[in-house]
Amino acid sequence: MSTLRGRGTVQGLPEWDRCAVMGVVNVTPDSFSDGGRWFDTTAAIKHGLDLVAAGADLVDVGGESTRPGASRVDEAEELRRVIPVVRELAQEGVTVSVDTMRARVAEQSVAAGAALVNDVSGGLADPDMIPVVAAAGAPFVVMHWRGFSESMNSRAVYEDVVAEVVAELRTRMDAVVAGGVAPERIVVDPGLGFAKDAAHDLSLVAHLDELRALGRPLLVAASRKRFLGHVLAGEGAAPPPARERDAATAAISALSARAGAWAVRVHEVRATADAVRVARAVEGAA
Ligand code: PMM
Repeated sequence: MSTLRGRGTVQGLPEWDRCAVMGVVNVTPDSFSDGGRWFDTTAAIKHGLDLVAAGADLVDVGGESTRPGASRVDEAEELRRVIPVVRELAQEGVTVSVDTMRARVAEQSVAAGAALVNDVSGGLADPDMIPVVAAAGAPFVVMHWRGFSESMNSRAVYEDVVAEVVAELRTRMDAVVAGGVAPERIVVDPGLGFAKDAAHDLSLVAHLDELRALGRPLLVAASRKRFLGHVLAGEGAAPPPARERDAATAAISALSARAGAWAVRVHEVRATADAVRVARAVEGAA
């Protein structure tokens, strides 16, 4: 696959002239960063529209928490949470992404108007996911993943985190393409916080250029994650709560945009919308 020039485009999605902003709507009672706040369907739809008004280019709707240690929801419950929100936001003209590891949820979300399937397992959790995405012709986020939330902290073992994440993502991309998904529709994501400790996350952010060498647009999802809590608190101190990590998140958004990320996934959109515009202006002046 060829090396990426610019930030790249994803077949089937709009093009933006800067790093895109993906706003997060977690329709869950237990997400680590905003758990419970948008659990009700009406509140979730309103939140999605508010994110667009604040500058989100896409809205990522998820019904299953992936925080470390979280247990899984059943499929019927995930569908109940996600589908009405996806349908309504898509009807309002929003570019909707669905954050799911389940093929049935992806399939029904695309039928309800979702434009992008964001699977944190990169197609590993559900054997039907890749065939479903291929048949739907949907763009697909392939994230670096080593296992479900219950066990992922014990899998955070690397000799060279950047090289191993790149190699494992390349293997997943090959599998996804072999399964019939067009390479032009793939987005890659280092999966910050998934089977990674704070030092691993920082190394990946420092080496986004090596991830971009995979030749596909890059999504960076650092929003409110533990490594930012560690950075802000310093050695040995208690990290600030997730909702006090938005300024730090915006700093990562600016750095990611400047490093050529295609999109950043964030809970608080306004500061990141500014950050990506500043990064574009700096790029234009370079
Ligand atoms: N992180 C979370 C959820 N979905 N999707 C992608 N592509 N990349 C990520 O790193 C990612 C994700 C973590 O959960 P949150 O929504 O509570 O932040």
